[in-house]
Amino acid sequence: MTDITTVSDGLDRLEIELPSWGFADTGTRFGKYLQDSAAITLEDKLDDVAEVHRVTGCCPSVAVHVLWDFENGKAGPAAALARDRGLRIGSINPNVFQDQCYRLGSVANADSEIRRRAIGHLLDSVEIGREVGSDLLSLWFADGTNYPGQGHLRRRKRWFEEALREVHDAMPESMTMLVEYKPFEPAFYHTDIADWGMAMSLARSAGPRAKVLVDTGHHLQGQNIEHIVAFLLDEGMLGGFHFNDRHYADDDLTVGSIDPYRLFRILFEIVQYERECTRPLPIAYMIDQSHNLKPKIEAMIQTVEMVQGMLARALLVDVEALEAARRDGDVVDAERCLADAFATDVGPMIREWRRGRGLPEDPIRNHRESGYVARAASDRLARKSSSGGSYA
Ligand code: PSV
Ligand code: MN
Repeated sequence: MTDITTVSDGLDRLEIELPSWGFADTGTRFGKYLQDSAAITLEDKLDDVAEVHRVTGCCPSVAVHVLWDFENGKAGPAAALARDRGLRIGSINPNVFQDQCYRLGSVANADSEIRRRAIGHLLDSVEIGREVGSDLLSLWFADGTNYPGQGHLRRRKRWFEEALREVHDAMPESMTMLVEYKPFEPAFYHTDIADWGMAMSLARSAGPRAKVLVDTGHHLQGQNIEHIVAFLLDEGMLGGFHFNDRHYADDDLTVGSIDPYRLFRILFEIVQYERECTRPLPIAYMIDQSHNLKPKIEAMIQTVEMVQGMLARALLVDVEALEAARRDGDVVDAERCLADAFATDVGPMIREWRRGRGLPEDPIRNHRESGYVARAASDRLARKSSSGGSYA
């Protein structure tokens, strides 16, 4: 029986899904910085996730991007490859943004043939989910317009509703659809699913198994993300997260690197809700960040440690004292309940938890000492040079 109030049970239950794309070479639109040990194939990415899971014990699943991970759309062997490494395939991320035909949109394209093609890819992704045993279909659309007048906004909304309904209808009972929102980029005038309210409305019209996905980098400056999280929780519409951090826009920096207090406040909203309804919620915690400068695997381990640390702190908030302060209208004490928990040194507690689970106390050090990166670099560099330097 899990006790939802204790740190060790909270850490036991926490699973963080890692993105396959977080282990490959990435960059900005100005260029890519290459790392010798960056993953090339799906097998490499799975090996890297397994290494993060080995030292943290909390990353058993991998998010896959259909066009980036499956050659010719063939996902068949992926489940077995993951299983061989003690992992499983997690969310399926269709890609209806990179092909040339999507220049003016995918499911909101004015051309019905292109809309059909995009829906076809989404339906194929549902099948991929069945094939690899995944119950999560995670949808992000780049659809939007760059100039006023370019698109008929209401018509595009209705095309979105139709498409998501059709895809939802095709999903097996066990599958959840996650609808992600983003205010801008790559579209710079309007984005068809620009915020959580639009995502929630579209998810509701799609069907009962569609929920909202909150990517922490997808908000305008100053937005109160924990308020959005609380609102979605209360509506029963919070499906999952893409965690990352940001300073200016969708910076994709590692989680908690800029504002760890925000991550703490988000996790506290969930902890508080779970306590009130006395059960853990099926929220998909995923990472969506790309590290151009940090070594990929170290960055992921650091990220996992950050989430674990903030969850532990959120679980330490004295909720009774907080409720008392709220009843008394004591603003200072209420805030101190959060600030004190946030300031707690949870290092010893987490190290003890790790010892109890046979995990290394210092995951980054253990990973560094394992020699994994040097081995990966020599194997992968050889393959990169034999393919003429092309980073497939
Ligand atoms: C878009 O910015 C996004 O957050 C979506 O989740 C994509 O699938 C992902 O990034 C690709 O990195
Ligand atoms: Mn995302």
